[in-house]
Amino acid sequence: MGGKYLTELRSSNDIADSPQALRERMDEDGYILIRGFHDRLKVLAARAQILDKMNQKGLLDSAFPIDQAVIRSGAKGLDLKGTNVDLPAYLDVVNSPSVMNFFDRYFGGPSLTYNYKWLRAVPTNAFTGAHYDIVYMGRGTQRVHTLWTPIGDIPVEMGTLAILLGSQHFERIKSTYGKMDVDRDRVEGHFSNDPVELVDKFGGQWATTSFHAGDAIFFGMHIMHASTVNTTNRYRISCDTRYQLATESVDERWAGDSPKGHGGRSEMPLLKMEEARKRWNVQ
Ligand SMILES: O=C(O)CCC(=O)C(=O)O
Repeated sequence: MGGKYLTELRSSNDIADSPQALRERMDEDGYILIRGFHDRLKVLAARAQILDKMNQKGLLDSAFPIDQAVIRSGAKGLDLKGTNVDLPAYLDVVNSPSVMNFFDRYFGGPSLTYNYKWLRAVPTNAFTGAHYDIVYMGRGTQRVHTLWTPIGDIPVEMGTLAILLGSQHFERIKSTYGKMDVDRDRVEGHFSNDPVELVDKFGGQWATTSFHAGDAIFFGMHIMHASTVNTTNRYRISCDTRYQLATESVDERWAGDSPKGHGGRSEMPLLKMEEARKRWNVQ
């Protein structure tokens, strides 16, 4: 932190009440971090409900309080992606009137959120590789925003969202990788699993921060982001949820009461990113 590769994210709390200033900040920085964006107590209630479910599945080490989310020896991560209708306290956070009102004002009209949510319980040594979200959700409007919400306090060493500053201007990557649809084109979604490689070859600087329950960060479809590695013995619980103007077209994979998700993808063999990058000449 503070070196060539990694710096601190900046908070936009000072302009959080001005949609115009937030939109300008988004154009400039490519992301908006707001501390205390959600009601902290609601986030903690969501955490308790999620951990209760994980405990029932035997994922937690019973020698520790449930709230610490200590991983039982040998337990893996849990796939919690979907509509999460069994976790109402969690939906109360990400679908809350305050979040929807915020995005109504930000987008300048009634907004919607995908019913499909990406809730994650990330185990030790796991992380998310660098990618643009457009390759996963590019079939409707491109004015979709991802909101990343830590469900609990998450220090950097537990796996925080990291943004590659400046990557919204990587035109060669946007016009090749950024035109992909992982289901239609059967190409790996992560552009790189090596954050240092990206800075050395394409420029920019990674930025992250330690998050507290209640904080959130949102960003558009064309900014490279990833997570830091969870180096702890506790699950990193967080979610990413999507928002856009209700009047604009929606990627059908993620909307509606029973979104089909990645189902219905092409039968082609999966193209490795290394090979795809050779073909695009973005090595
Ligand atoms: O939480 C993570 O590990 C990755 C999150 C992400 O890729 C996203 O918010 O789009």
